[in-house]
Amino acid sequence: MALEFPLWLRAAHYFNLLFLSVSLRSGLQILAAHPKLYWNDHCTPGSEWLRLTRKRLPAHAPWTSRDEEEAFSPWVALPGGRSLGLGRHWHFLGDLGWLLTGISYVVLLFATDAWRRLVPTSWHVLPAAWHAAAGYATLHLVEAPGGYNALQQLAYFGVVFLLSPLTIATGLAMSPAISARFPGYLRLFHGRQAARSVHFLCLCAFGLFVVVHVAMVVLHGLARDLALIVLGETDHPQGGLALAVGLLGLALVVAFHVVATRYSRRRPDLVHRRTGAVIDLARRPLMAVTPSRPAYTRADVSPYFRVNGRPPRDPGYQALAARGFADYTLEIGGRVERPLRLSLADLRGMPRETQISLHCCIQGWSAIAEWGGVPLRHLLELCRPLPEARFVLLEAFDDKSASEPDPAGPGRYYGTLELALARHPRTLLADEMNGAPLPLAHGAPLRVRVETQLGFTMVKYVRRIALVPDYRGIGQGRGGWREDWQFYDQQAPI
Ligand SMILES: Nc1nc2c(c(=O)[nH]1)N[C@H]1C(S)=C(S)[C@@H](COP(=O)(O)O)O[C@H]1N2
Ligand SMILES: [Mo]
Repeated sequence: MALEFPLWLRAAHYFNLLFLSVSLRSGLQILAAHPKLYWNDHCTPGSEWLRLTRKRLPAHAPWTSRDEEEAFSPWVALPGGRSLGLGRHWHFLGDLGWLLTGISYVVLLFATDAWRRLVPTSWHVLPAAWHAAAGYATLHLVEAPGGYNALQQLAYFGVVFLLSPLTIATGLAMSPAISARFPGYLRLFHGRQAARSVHFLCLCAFGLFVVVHVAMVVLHGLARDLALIVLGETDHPQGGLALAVGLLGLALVVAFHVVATRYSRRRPDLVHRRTGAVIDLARRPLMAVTPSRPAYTRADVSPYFRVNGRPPRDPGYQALAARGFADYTLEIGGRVERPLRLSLADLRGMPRETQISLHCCIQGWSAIAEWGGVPLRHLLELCRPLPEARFVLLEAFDDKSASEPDPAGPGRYYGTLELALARHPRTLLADEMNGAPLPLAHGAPLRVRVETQLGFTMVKYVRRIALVPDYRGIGQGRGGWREDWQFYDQQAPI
């Protein structure tokens, strides 16, 4: 029987090429945001096993994780530069497409008898694969008329049934919502950074597979193999047509990348909004996830906790800090029945919680600390939000264009939390870190903790809280300072 490929299989192959290439390039974009890989969840500086940056961190000046970010070329990364927010959108979009393609492919594989070609049914495949490998090693092509040779079968089987599930599983493990809800799942991979490292190694494995696959196709006969994957059969040699259709298909994928890259760089706002609408369908359910009991103990607390966001330069803030925040008052207003003004002493007299958690920065690093403070929901009960209030707006003291040497945009840091998230018992307004008053670098006098979300949602240096019906009229209208200027997302469970 000649080797024949049904239409669905050829279509799946093509969509795989499109989506996988999007995911690979945008994956590199995400890596650029923190171009270091670790096996430990503390990400202790210097403990990385892989570093894709030449930047050295100053030994005697304060630095932040934003200073470690790299800009990869748009020839490599999608969309290139320092565009983590858009890179994530392309990555999630590529992943969704790849996942749907993969699911349809596997279902059809088993609904027809095409699986027989892919799934080894006898252990003989191992010696046969060894034999084939020995053949290739001595530069002999190993043909298997009417099917795949054993090495080819093992490689395809491995990519579909081992590498792909591992890639998906390690990708999911990096979602703070999933790891806060199912800490046991994260432990399966020996933590978030090991999952992140393995996820990167999966990217390398896919890259290696693509290179070897293409090389083999060329060696075995480009014209014949193209006819197979483009037209489905080789019985009627139509090499010219197959080549033309194959090249056109390839050109369309390249064109997609060129347009996606350019459009993302010219109109980041539009691309962010359009791709976000699709991603939200998959992300929205994760917003309702609440963390399970804390999974860490004091022994897990990180020796060093990175900083992102320098302390405010605002003279008013500096004056408050100089007096240990004795004159600080937290204002809670907006759409509430009862506006509040609270001192730190007032807050210390309220019901308190402490929790030890894994902090996940959107850039990729993590660290563990114990946080103590007042559950935000207690303050919400006191101020009584009006029915139209839907978000908690958190305004900070730091004007980023004054506090950062290389700000992504102007204006004061702020963020918004959906009311349901703000009301969760483990959402804190923290004034303590590891049993001591909150250090200046980590957000004194008050910072937010929301353990199912990425780090940027946890506003430090909180100046004022307001309940608002909507965030579209605030700043650039995307829900927060990093959303406005770095195209991060108001919903940050992944
Ligand atoms: N006011 C303010 N809050 C902020 C930021 C900031 O720049 N300014 N950065 C955010 C980001 S991106 C992260 S990862 C965490 C970092 O918290 P840490 O500095 O305590 O590690 O704070 C978040 N809160
Ligand atoms: Mo972050």
